Amino acid sequence: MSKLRQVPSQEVERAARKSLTDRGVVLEDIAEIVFEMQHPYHEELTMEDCMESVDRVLEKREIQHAILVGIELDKLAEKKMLSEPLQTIIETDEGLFGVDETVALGAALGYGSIAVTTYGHLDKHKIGIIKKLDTKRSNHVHTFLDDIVASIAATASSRLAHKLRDYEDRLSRDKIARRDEEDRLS
Ligand SMILES: [Ca+2]
Repeated sequence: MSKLRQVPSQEVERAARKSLTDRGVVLEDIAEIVFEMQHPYHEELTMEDCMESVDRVLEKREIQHAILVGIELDKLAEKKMLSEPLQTIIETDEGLFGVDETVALGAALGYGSIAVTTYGHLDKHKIGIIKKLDTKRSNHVHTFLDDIVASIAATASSRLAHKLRDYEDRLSRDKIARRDEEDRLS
């Protein structure tokens, strides 16, 4: 049996980032949501902190895989390339279809309860780019993308909240870096 090629992680990360930008979602859009979520708790928070957090979250494999799966299905539905009845279900963003949310929430789970509650909040209140994506426009399918963006924003918010707390507690730089690294690998 021939050994299947293993995809290098850099290739996966590059593809995930590219598919987001190709679908019109830039890092700033997601960072804005993170800012709105975390600013009430941390007055000194800057957009730069939020951008950095989103960027780090995009290094996570679970997130990259969710991005790739979700966006692929949106794109195939747009091109009418799925089999029925899935084609219609995804194309029309059918109300009882919940796999988009399950995939997105699953990717956020690794970041703990703040990620999960923030995801729930974003799913309900759809702010910023999530609202834009959720508003149906002719021949664009964003059934998965809105939830994926919410998942990235929720994970980045949670990561930021924990990191800011570490700073407040004056943990050493080494320790903060190590904890961050562990989170990233999970
Ligand atoms: Ca959705």
